[in-house]
Amino acid sequence: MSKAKVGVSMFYCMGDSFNRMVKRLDTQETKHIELFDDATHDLNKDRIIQLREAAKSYGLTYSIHAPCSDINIGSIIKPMRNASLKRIKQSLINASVLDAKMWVFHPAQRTGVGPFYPDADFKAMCKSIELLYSQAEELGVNISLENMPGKYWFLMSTPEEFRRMYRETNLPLGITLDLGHANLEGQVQPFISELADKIVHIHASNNYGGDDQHNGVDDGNIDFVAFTDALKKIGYDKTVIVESITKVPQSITRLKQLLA
Ligand SMILES: [Mn+2]
Repeated sequence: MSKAKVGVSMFYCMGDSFNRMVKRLDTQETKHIELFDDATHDLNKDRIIQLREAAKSYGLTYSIHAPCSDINIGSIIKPMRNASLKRIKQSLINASVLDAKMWVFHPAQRTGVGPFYPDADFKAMCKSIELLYSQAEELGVNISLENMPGKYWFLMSTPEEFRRMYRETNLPLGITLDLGHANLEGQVQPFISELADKIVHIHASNNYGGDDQHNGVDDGNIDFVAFTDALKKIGYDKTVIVESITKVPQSITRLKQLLA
């Protein structure tokens, strides 16, 4: 029986230079690496060459987290939405060149004017999703949409919102289940029981339900024993990415034990 694989996001070393991050790639407890294509680690031609060489030398596979800082694919301000789409489309191309196994992107974020235009952000987001989905198909890249915390003004914090997105786009788009985000909304169990067949990628970190702390997996109130049991029950055989910023090696080891 195939089982879930554990990977790691380089998110935890975004405070380091890009070159230092690359030097760390062969010291991880796993060969599956999620690159964070944002801020000072955003990808370009030279960096992609470096990363392709690292993959070859160390036997790595990649997934890519799309840029998300100041990105809003559901902005109701058209030039801002277009700028967001332009930037993240480049990331989709980067994922294709790096032969990434998955490309993860964030949904829309609400703004203060949103309530005057009910649903405009949700509809704009769905249009952006349709566009990205067709571009991804052309490039041959697997993509998935991440659940976000509603308390930080994001859409897509509940299974119900995902079902609505499926009704409006009619696309077989996968979900990246971010456990930390789901925990802030009390939605870990609902996502697993209601949308198990849509979950194609997982971000694992822990928190105490108040802030998205990105703690190690044993440092918070998410029960990882129950969670990994649930994953085994649904036959999840894809990747679980440790997206913690503390206790990263310990979290990888722990998850490997729990999923074994
Ligand atoms: Mn995440």
